[in-house]
Amino acid sequence: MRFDVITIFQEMFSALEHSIPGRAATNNIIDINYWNPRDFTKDKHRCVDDRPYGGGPGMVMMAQPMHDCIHKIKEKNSTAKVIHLSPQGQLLDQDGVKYLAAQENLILLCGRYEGIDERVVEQDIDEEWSIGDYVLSGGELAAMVMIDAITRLLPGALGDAESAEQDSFTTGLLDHQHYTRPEAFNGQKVPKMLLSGAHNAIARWRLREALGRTYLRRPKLLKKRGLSKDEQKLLDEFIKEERELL
Ligand code: 58G
Repeated sequence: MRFDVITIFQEMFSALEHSIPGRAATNNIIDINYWNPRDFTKDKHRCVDDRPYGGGPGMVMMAQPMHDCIHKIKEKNSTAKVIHLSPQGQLLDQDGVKYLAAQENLILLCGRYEGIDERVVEQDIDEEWSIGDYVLSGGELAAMVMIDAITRLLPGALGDAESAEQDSFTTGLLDHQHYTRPEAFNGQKVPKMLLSGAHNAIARWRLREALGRTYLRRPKLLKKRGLSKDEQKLLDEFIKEERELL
């Protein structure tokens, strides 16, 4: 999969070298190319921002350098989807990540300052996405989050042990708890079930914990997903035990 990232802060993306996208790039699973809108300016100071019409604080990213940059990228790959990372975008969830991972080529536009000129959004942007309901000082961190979440779904990017199939959200549930050595830590023991070696019983215990945690922490996720008869039974068990602890 090819990413074309439009940013005035390419250096920030060196953080990706330390995670899955870094390894995936080494293995040619993804290819990230960077474009600086400053290289598409026409004035001697290479200005990419200007004051907002109507007044107010901050600066706005100018339409022309962004527009020319996007069109330069599209010359080579006219089918690429142009994505703007913005708090106004559609909220990214695991279903959204799956949808984006099915694309061959994404152009990720990272804004700075107060945002980009709306005419670029209207003329050149195919989709706007948000990684959550908060404001960042630039689209770069949002683009990195998106690249990371997409890359780990691509064939060959994860080891077998870390199969994306088992992820919470892919199952529609929050993850169950995890433990490693030692068996006792600060007086707390690992749940006995996990030491039993009974694989089926362990799988059911984990499913029950995942259902229980999702019920307690993110009930709307459970509503969206629905439960099988058997899962409902496991959840009832969890709730009953929870009550008995009170
Ligand atoms: C308001 C504020 C509108 C993505 C800033 C546009 C980008 C959050 C997200 C902006 C972002 C997110 C300028 C800086 C976009 C521009 C960028 N903040 N939640 N900030 O995905």
